[in-house]
Amino acid sequence: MTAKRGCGAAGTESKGGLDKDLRGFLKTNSDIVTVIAKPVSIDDVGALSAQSENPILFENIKEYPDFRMCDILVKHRRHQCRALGVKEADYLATLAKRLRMPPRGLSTVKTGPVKEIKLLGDQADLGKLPIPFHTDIEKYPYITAMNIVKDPETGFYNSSHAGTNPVGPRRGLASFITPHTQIIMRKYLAQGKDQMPIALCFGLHPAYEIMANYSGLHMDLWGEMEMVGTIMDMDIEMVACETVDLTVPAHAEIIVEGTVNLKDLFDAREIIAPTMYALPKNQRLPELHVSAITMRADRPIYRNHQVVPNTDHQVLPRLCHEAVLYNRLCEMGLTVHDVRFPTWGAALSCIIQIEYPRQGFVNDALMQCMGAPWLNTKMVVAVSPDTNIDDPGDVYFAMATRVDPDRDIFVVPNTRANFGDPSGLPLDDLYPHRTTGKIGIDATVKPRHNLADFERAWPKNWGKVHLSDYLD
Ligand SMILES: [Mn+2]
Repeated sequence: MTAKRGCGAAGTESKGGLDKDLRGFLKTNSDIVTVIAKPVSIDDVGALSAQSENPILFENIKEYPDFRMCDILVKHRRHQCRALGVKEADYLATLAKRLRMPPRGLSTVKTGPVKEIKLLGDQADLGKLPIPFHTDIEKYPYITAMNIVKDPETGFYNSSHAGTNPVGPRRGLASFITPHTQIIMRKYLAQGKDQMPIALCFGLHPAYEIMANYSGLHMDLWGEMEMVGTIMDMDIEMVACETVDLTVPAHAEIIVEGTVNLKDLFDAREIIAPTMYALPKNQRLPELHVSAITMRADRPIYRNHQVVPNTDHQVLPRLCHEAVLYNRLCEMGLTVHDVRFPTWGAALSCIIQIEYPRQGFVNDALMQCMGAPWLNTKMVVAVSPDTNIDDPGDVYFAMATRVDPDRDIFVVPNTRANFGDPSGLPLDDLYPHRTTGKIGIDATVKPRHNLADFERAWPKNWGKVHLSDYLD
């Protein structure tokens, strides 16, 4: 259970400056990093990463001795807060407040660690990078790096984590399903251009990744990259690309430079959605041509985001969503303890943990979330502060014991469905669009009940004696 606090007033102070880069972050936070020194095959990193609840660093990839690999940096709150350098209880309020602050912008530097090795032209072969397969059903490996594109009208740097399948040494098919990237591609086309510069950025401090996944009204004021320094409370150093008109984070581990062909689309097999299903199928995707790879000299750390099951993939794209919803709920005057798209919620469901002010508030709060701009709030559950939001069993318990289905559940029919939700009704001729209903569930303790009825019984000395102390 998180500590009670007022909305928008939680601490925004970082304890000293954050690290500039991923390797600094991993060193500073070595107490939570699982380091695997034994040799691991590239084919096993996904299955091994997905078994880890903590950040994991593979020091010895058999097939790629010149690289290291890491994953699972932000699966849990207790790790997400490290990205902002604040206490777990202050993390969400801090991110929510910083997202309401003006963009800090970017500073350009002449060079940086990511320029230590430069591979240009034919040397820039994606096959040199430890790009893993993510599932047993995909035909190609999958790049999950942060990518940067520049809005040709405003010059702002939009970023996302749209994935790319490498289909040749210097060619990839990119799943640009993010609406902003689509808008920016159309702007280049409207200017008569048939190529768009792009940079794939591997191995960044996790705050970059949290910000890169922002979606909301911002394109006329800033790009995600201009806000990274705002949420980190420090300046962000960018360095010019070798072959395209872009700057990239100077402290990244690896950068792939290239251009996107805006004229043609190509058949691609399914991508694994955050819902963990192979949806949408039969996509038509643009192609990416690689023109350069730059990286660090000292065993660069390839940041992977294993897509299934229950990994960063379900959580990372929704961390800014949580902060945006937190702000909305606070605007209602609610005391909000947490907003969570849990890793076990298939990226379709959201839990809000609030104090119950009076009748009527909870349904409005549920509707705020169910009506979110994104397609991730099909099921929203409101719980009280005594429900452990980190424990699926405890949330289920609240739904089982604090919900009168006759009064505490409502369904909204015929809303937009997530592309990755197989239960959604496909729209004829509008693939991959679907419709679905949405459900709001009030699993809070309510004043209409006898509060004493909700006091649970526990074993004598529960929480004081530990089984582990009695094992050999
Ligand atoms: Mn954007």
